[in-house]
Amino acid sequence: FQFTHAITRTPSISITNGLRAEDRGAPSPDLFREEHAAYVSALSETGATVICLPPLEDFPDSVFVEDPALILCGRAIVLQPGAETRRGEAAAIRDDLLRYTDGVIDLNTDGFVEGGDILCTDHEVLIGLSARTNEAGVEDLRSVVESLGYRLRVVNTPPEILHFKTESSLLDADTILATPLLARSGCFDGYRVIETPDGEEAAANSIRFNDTVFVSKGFDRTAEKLDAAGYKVKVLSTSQAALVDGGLSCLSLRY
Ligand code: CIR
Repeated sequence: FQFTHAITRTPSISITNGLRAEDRGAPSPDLFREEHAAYVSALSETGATVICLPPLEDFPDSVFVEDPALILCGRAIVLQPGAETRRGEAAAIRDDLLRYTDGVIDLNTDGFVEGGDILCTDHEVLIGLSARTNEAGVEDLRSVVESLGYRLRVVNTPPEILHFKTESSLLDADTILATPLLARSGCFDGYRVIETPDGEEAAANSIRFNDTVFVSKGFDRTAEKLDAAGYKVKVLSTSQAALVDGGLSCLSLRY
């Protein structure tokens, strides 16, 4: 959770066509850009260099840069998104990864893996099988992750959850914030888990970035619980990302 860099991407106007499980109205590109700019500033204020890539109109969901890649030990692994409309995002971000990281590794697979399903702790990588990440993809990722010195632990994401990290995030070396649903599935054995209060499940998609835990606006009880547990909490608006099933973690690649 200590990072020197983050890569983000300005939302495209086409974000109005972003994928969502339930249509609660299209996000406003202008308001999304405002919220995104505040997110970029907040990450920068922790002392990190935050790169903001230009929008990609051909890929409505490309603001969610976390999904087409994973950066481990400074190396970028180009993944294979499971959502058909998002597959091209991997090739589209590759040159930027070459430029801003210590090197690119292409995941060679017939399967699928999205970064939203990957939670990295200090010593292991937890990966949740989901509608976007399948066993073939995970097995092909295993050797890459192990070659970088990490253990890969495969867990199941309950079917009603989009991505593993939609409902979980790392708070420190051995603490995870998760929804009761995900916590009860047993995937965090060995970690201390802080559960989101009832009705605040979406707050589980938070990020610990350097000294701060960023939490989405509107989840006061989660923010208070984290504050009481000793974390420095900062609240950010993610109203427009939420309309297309996104949250704080999806908006950056942190390394
Ligand atoms: C999608 O369905 O792919 C986007 N609308 C949301 C992606 C959110 N990404 C994430 O949780 N890592």
